[in-house]
Amino acid sequence: MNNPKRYLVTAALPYANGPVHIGHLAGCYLPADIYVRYLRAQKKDVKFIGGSDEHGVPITIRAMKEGITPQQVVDRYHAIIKESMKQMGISFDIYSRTSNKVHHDTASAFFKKLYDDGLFEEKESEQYFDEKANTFLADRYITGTCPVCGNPNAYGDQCEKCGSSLSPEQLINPRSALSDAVPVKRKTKHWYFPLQNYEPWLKEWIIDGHKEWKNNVYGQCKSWLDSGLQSRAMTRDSNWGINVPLPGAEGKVLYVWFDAPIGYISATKELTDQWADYWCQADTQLVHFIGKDNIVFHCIIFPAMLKAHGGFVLPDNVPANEFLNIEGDKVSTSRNWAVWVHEYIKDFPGCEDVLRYVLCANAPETKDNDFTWKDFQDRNNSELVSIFGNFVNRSWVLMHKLCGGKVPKLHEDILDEKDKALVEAIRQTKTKVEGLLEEYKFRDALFEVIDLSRTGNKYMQEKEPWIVAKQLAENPAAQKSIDNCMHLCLQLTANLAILINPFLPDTAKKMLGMMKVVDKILDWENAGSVKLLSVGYSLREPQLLFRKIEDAEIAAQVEKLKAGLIKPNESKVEETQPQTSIPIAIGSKPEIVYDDFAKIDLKVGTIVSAEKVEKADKLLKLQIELGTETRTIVSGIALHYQPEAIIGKQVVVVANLAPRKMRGIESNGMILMAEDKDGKLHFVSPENMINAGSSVS
Ligand code: B3M
Ligand code: ZN
Repeated sequence: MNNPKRYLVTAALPYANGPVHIGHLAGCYLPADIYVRYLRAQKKDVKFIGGSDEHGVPITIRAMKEGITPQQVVDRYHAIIKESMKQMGISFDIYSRTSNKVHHDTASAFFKKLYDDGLFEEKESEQYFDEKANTFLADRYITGTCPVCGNPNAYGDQCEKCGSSLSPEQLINPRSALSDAVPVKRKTKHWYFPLQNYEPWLKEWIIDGHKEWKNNVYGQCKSWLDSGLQSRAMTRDSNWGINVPLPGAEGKVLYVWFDAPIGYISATKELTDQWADYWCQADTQLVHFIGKDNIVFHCIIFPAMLKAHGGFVLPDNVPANEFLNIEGDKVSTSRNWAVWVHEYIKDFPGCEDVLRYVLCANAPETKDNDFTWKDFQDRNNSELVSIFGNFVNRSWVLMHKLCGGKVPKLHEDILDEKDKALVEAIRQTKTKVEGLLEEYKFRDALFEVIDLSRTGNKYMQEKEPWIVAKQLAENPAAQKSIDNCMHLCLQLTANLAILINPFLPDTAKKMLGMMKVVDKILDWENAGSVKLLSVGYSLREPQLLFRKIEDAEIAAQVEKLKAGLIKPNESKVEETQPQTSIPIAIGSKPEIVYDDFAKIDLKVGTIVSAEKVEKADKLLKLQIELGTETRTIVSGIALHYQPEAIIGKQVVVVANLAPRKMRGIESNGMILMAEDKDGKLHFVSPENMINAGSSVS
């Protein structure tokens, strides 16, 4: 949107069924906070809305497991989450919760309005019921044998072994994931929202109107819309949630994904009497920060609800991130494979900015990324300490040594090319960072800031003011060149404080302290200027911005992670899975229809020769026999297999992949490999040798 009058920024409401882990931070809280801090530094009118999602099966399951009430669950975790967010500097204007009265009233009224307008379909159907736990079972809370591959632990919505998308009725020997009881069928009535009625409008709004959305978001929306929308139940049988505000609806509550996004509205109401300006005025820019598993809810279902209700603004953008894996493996709260934020804060006191840095520098903006403790250490030690911190520290130490602790003069008459280039780099970095932040490219924006400090180090290294100082006795005029170098380094430091502030607010604060200046200097409009610190102004002693992180600390974290791991069969239900009847494809990719799959020509091939590709450690050049022809395929498996060891091996080949040049060699297709949790690649091969060229389907 051009020149919005105000901004409304939301970050997904985490389920209050457990603490938050670093994947949550990287997924949405950190990028949202960076964006908001940037807008505030620009003096924009912005409200940053957050809160806990306290309804749904994730909460009731946790309560059942811990033998406490759902209210006790949400009270406990809401407090922990809120504190973690605060410690990490996630600067919400309000961090609310959906068990609040304001929210119950707002969500009820929203539902009632759609009902009164005749927008729901009322339908009775038979659903599985757990008589022991006395509850209907939403798809993921029912397990059984997969009718396709025989996996005995398939879920009611999907078999994780063969990837088939299932409905609870298809499971053989279904059992409740809660109590292990054999479920029975019971009739139940629910209110369905006919999403298909909004399909033409959604297509126009997203497919034609929001081509600028991130590829991962746009692609997921398009695939949902292409495969056709259906009515979705917006109510559930449960005693935990917001009661369905209709007569005869006892024991029924609003579906958690109906009420939770309305939580953004309720929290804004709680925050300000002017809430309607933010939600109902067309010149508001609404931005939802979320993780990729929430895309359909924020881009399709909630907008359709808002549209149906009328009178609300729609999101201008939904910059969803992909997932952050930990040490090569998917985060799993049920297996305790996670780095918990509250534990990090305890283990690394005063290092909140370091985590912010690493999570942003390695943000899963376009694809899933991996967090490793080694990378955390490397980025801290070789980027924050050795580049950014080092530049600021050197500038301060030298300024005290060579300029008496004061900002020296700038002698315009002797400015040389290097000085001018530095001034230009400062100016350009501001523009670049601005452009990137406005496109939600936080990782690249942060890189530019660090790069500017790298430029500062290089400049100082070339100018060598400490060497020039040694010549002062013979050549007193050289002081002018020292002054210029130090003057510009100090102005650069002030710029770095402004530019780093949205990303690393504690660091920016420390820098303000060293400069003895007030917060005002951090206003974004000051960036790019080299007149921020006045000549003659005396500055404080340097303060170390970052400390080195030792090997032992990292080893302890890796050990802790592994020690806490719970074996897969000790836990059945991934607790953070939303209670949903929508078949979200498990894993990273949206659901496809058979026709999408049928476009891929898969064939069995036999490797007849293999050799290393020069100057490319990872690549092997393969000749693959496909029955009617022999193909050249370049494959990234050289770190896993010796060329001579794979001759004769049968593989599955994507035969109709467009040719691609790799290191000057045309590759005609691709071979399928499976990657295990240690990152090792394995061939996907037929059980027994078969004719090369056989098709795979
Ligand atoms: N609580 C899902 C999640 O925590 C859900 C988000 C609600 S946003 C309105 O991933
Ligand atoms: Zn299966």
